[in-house]
Amino acid sequence: MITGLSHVSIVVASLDAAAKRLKEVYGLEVGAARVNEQQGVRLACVELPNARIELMEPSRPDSPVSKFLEKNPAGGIHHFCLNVDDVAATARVVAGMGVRVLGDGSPQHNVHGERIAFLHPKDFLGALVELEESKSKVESRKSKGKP
Ligand code: CMX
Repeated sequence: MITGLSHVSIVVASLDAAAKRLKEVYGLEVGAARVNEQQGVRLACVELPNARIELMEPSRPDSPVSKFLEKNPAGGIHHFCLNVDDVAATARVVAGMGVRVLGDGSPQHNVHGERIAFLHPKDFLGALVELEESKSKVESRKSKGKP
């Protein structure tokens, strides 16, 4: 089940330059940069009250986002991410309806260790979608007695 919007992710040529611009022009604070080795990205986020803006740059030459930068040298929106209560279950349900879940089937994790999956853009109106199982959101919902 989809429970909310987690973030919009923008691939940039330089994380540091992008963070400086967001701060100077928009007054947005970009958090500390971290590397997700599995995903091949160095990323940092702006935390907004209802969602995040994620900035990513390649962390290695063969990063999947290097391909994106080759096609879009100025950077751009790479994907948006929906929170779900259970990544594996959601992926299974949509796959059963013909949606292509990307990757080799092995579990993927974001930089916070939360389970994620990507859906083929052509199966979501042309946009690359990440599903993210937010541990804190799931726990908070359960603590309120919600299913
Ligand atoms: N926007 C639109 N289409 C895209 C796309 C994008 N950003 N990225 C890939 N595609 C398209 C490809 O062109 C391809 O289309 P066709 O099948 O029509 O040729 C299709 O999606 C599948 O792409 P692929 O590269 O063949 O598939 P892979 O399984 O090898 O990889 C993907 C797909 C998207 C997971 C990978 O390219 C990628 O971008 N990985 C990085 C994921 C990421 O952003 N991780 C961030 C984690 C952040 C954190 O730690 O918090």
